[in-house]
Amino acid sequence: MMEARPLPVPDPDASPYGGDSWRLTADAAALAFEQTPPLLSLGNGFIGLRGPGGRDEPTLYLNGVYEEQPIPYHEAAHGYARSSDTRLATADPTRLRILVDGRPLRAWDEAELDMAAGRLRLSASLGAVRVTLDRLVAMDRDAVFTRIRAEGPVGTPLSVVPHILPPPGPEAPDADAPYDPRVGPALARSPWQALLTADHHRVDRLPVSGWQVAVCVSGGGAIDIGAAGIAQIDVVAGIAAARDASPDTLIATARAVTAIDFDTACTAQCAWFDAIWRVVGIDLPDTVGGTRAMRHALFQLIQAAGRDGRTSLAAKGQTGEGYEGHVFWDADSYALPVLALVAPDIARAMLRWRIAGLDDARANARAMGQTRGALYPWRTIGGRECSSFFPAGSAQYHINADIAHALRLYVATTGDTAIFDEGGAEMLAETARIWLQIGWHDPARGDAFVINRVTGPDEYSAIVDNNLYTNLMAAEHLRFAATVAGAHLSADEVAAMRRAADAMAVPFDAERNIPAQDDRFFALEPWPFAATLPDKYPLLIHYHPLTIYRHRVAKQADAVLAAAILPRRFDRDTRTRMLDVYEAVTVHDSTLSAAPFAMLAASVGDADRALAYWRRSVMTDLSNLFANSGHGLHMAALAGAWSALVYGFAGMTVLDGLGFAPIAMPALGGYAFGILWHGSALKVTVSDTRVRYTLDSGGPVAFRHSDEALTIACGETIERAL
Ligand code: IFM
Repeated sequence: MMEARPLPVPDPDASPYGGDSWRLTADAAALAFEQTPPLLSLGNGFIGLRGPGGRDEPTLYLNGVYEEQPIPYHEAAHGYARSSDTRLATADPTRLRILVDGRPLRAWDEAELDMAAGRLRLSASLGAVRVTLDRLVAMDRDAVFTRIRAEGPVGTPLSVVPHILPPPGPEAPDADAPYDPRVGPALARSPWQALLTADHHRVDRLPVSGWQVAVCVSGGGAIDIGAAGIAQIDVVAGIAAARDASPDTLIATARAVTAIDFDTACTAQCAWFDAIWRVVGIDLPDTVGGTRAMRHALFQLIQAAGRDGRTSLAAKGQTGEGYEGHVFWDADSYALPVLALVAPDIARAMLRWRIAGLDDARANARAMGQTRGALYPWRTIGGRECSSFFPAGSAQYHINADIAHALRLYVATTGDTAIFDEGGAEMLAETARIWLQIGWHDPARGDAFVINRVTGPDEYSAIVDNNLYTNLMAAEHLRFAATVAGAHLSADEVAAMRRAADAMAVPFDAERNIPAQDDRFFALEPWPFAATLPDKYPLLIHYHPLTIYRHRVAKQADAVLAAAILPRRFDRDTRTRMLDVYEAVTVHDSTLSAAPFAMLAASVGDADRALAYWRRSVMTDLSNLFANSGHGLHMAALAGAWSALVYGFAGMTVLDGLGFAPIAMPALGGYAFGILWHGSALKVTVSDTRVRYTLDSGGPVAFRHSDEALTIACGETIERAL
């Protein structure tokens, strides 16, 4: 590896966390780490509840519940985003005062996240009594179930008093803290207004967005440890949010979900996760830590992604306040390619959320000066653009192509073309129209279709001409729209889209014999890597953006991402050269970077390099690699770890039918995973010399193993040499 900035390669089997391959455990020392509360998060796509540790403040977040706040500019310009959606912690009904023999339990000394059961266990000792708390956020209702057990001398009194922590108050901004765009802003005034408060329920409102949140809690009580040496007390909390319900109705909704007991909730929870894990089937035989890390990545991803069609996946899920709870392209380009193959209902719901945002995207396009079509916001919760720094925000027009690509991938993997009629085709057409307006056939370049002044995924190269990733993805988008969304386009538009796609400019660097990241990337002065001390990374918090933009330095995979997603566009030698050249200029200041590098390395058969990048992606939060996991887990890196394994190591391709071209990963002792393909469950097990395909359920699946066409029937196993 010829890295611009050699980074550590964490070993999943040497992390500060323990447990078997299904359980992530933290001892008292690990419970004190800043990344532990988000790592131990529980969630159900709507609720997100951070694990123990950290400050004693509410740590409950609700997907899609935010307040609108004005963005102050001293020098604004036409079309700038006026306000931002900020997701705030809500009132927290899960807090308990636990007393054993009259003594309060103040801290836990052990935690165990059971990913098979979807449950968190915390334990502590008070004198001769061992106290455990088992908790789950139900996947089938918006409720948090908790059971407290005390084991010890008969007759010892246990008391559990549930209480509700009100929403957080104002936070004093820290004037000395370095400016860090990855952290949500401190709120000098808490916007929450209490509408209804009582001991066991409350309703609060966010006045500008109109969101109201109701929480309630029941259970608790006092009991002595009985003859069997055990005392047990249950508590259940319900949560509901709406913009247009009366507080009483909302409380009734929150109460209704608490109507089952802990054991019933546990049974349903196990069944829910069992169905998911049966598909996912991740196993890396020689690394318990690696298997656990992969399962944890999927566990957190699935817990965080919205499932109701009214929400999506924030960059940090509901595990912290980083990025204000905003949804970026991470959802479409990193999470959806995973979810479409393991939990397609969630992928569909995320696409429905995009489709529901079409009117806001049309309004955004008008603000940006496009008279037709729709441009999705770079970052948002409610649907409007919330980016206050357009060079690295709204200028990332590739978001439209990312959404189109996500839709194409979802349809290819599920066969669910009904989504086109549910707004998908209209969305495709509207978003494709933008390319025809911001690009043009430049006679000076032989009528090539050029797209000038946009920002690609690499946020250290802003407002560039012909970003490779953007242009290639735009071409894919235009062709796809022309093929499947013709009913929403005029014949002239379809022809113009095909012509633009066919003539798309692909910048090329003759000296290095590779596609260039953009027209001028290699003409820029090289970044002085040798003179940049390790404490000057990430560059974004130490250098003015212009200093960065003037140099040849990439924050994250950009051209490499294009080659990883569209490997057939480039032959193997070109991909190898791209990997070497871009590795030498990429600092990986974004957690989104490692996974595409792993995929590209695997595509050229470089198992060692692929392994190193996969480890960085899967361990991003478990090793707190970016020193900011306390603000929330990095969902794209977690999803990327799965993509590195499945699209990368196993060489899976899906857009032109299913295909695999696996490479051996001896350091892992092989690898196994499962996918759903058009509803059929396929398992893939790769050893150092062979690959085994097994169809566990569903109709026959046609696929390619390298260049060989195969069809597998339910119950059948096919083996091939690598
Ligand atoms: O979407 C990403 C972007 O690519 C890099 N900065 C962080 C964002 C949120 O994860």
